[in-house]
Parts: sequence; C-alpha cells; structure tokens
Amino acid sequence: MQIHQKRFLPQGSEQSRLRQESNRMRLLLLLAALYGGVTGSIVLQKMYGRITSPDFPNTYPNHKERIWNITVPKGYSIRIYFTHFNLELSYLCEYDYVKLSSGGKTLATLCGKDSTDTEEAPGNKTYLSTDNTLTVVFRSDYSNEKPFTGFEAFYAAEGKSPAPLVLGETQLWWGWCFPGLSQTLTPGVR
Ligand SMILES: [Ca+2]
Repeated sequence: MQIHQKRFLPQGSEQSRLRQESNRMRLLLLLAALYGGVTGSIVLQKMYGRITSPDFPNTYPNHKERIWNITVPKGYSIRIYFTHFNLELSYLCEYDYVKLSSGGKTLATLCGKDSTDTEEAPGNKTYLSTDNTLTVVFRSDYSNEKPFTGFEAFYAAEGKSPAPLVLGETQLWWGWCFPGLSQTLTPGVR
C-alpha cells in the first residue's frame, strides 16, 4: 500500500523531498568534517606551555596524528625547543615525524634522535615562528621496529619589539600600585 501511495506522489514534491534529503546529507557531512577538524587539533592560546607526544614518557602508539595550533597575541612570535626527542628514523622523515609550520611555511620536519645528512633532529636547536602562530604536527605510521619515546617540547611567546608596550604597561602598573613612584622611576615620563 505504501509503495502504491509513494508512486502516486506528484513528481515535483518527490524531487523536492529528494533535494531536501541530499541537502541534509551534505550538511551532516560538513558538520562531521568540521567536528573532526576541531577534535583533531588542540588549540593553545597561552603565552607558554608544554607539549608532548601521546603517552609520553612512554613509547608513542602507532597510527597517531596530533596537531597543536598555538596562537599568541599579534606582534609576538613563538619559540619552541625540545627537551626530549626520540622518534623512528626514516629517509626524509616520511614515517614518523614532528612538523613545525608557521605562516603557511614549514619550519622543520623532524625525526630520529640525531641529525643525519638527510634528516633533522632538533638537538639543542630552537625554532622561531614567522608570525604569531605555530602549528606542531606529530604523526606516527603503522609500525615501529623498536620502542621510541617521542618528544617533549616547551614553547614561549617572544616579543619582536615589545619594549614600548611592556614599558608602558609596567609604568601603568607601578603608577596604579604606587602613585607617584612611576615618575620617580622613569623621569621625564608623565
Ligand atoms: Ca613508526
């Protein structure tokens, strides 16, 4: 009976129903993509912090991808350095890697433990973002022949030319806490 009724629906309304269905499907797919994107990356907006590979200081799992999007106020850049680094070594770091990028540019693709002719490991090097954002991607492939403990890194905002701003803020702060003192500390500034 139902099939019979369906067949007798005017063609126009059937098409509009199908169109609605397909629009709803598209919206669901879009939401799924957006939701997936949000949960896939970690947003960090503090002036400093620490990030580590999954399960650090234990060995990191296979088939993992983790993305950190670090943002600090405009005018600052972000310096990152590694206190521990031990990833599977592969030619050009194509298996497991930590990738640093900023301003649409890759700063470094890191793997292994020590740098070689074709692969870079951070060692004591620090990396500076090109703008106020830094993206860190950790990725491991499907296997490891040995256990690798991953990485631990610290980052901090670094002012490119923050002196006038910081001085101004310090004066305001001193002036508010100790009225009259800021003028004593910085003669010539009212
Ligand atoms: Ca691996």
